[in-house]
Amino acid sequence: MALTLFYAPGACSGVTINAIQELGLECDFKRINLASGEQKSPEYLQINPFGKVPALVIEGKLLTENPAILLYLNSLVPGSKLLPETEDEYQKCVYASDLMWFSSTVHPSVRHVCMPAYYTVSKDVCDVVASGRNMLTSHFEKAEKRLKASNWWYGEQWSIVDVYLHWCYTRALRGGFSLDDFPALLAHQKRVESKPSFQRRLAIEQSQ
Ligand SMILES: N[C@@H](CCC(=O)N[C@@H](CS)C(=O)NCC(=O)O)C(=O)O
Repeated sequence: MALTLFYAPGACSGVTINAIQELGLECDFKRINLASGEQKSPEYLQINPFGKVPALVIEGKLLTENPAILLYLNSLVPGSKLLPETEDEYQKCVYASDLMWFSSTVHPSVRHVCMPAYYTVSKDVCDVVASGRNMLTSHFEKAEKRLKASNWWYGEQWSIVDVYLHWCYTRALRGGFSLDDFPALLAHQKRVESKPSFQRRLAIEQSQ
């Protein structure tokens, strides 16, 4: 099956690359330059009218939104390597819910801190950053509590949800958000980064 992933280094598409690496899938990786606005170029909008990364093209068909892409990728490999295996429909929906929480709640809060201008027409972005920090504190407190009780989001088993969480807090760190009050997250960061699939993802993001 021909897969093409449109990604940008440092963007949430890193979670998608990590998933592809964990699953061992063949994929053509195409880099998009967000800083120059390539995601809004007529050429890219032809491929993905939403003008964002990640975008996965499967045999010519477009799939967007990270949770949907991750669940789709997981379905390609028997034995659901990205999430703890289950036949239980409720548990499958819990996985979807967790992925959506990161993409539609935590990620926008990260953007408030790192890209506040997206959220105001005013030149003064201080309020947006402050509100982003408050939201992130509340989200990360929930994650911290969970990771104090176990190594990974789902107990003793790594999952792609850990990689999504890792992307959110490391992106926030790069945007100046301190993780000093979140020691369990900092310990989790080391565990996530020690996985070979994470290292292969970094190599892809840093290549070209
Ligand atoms: N809801 C989307 C969010 C994707 C998203 O915001 N991607 C960012 C990179 S982390 C992007 O493409 N930003 C470019 C832009 O908004 O112009 C998803 O979960 O896939």
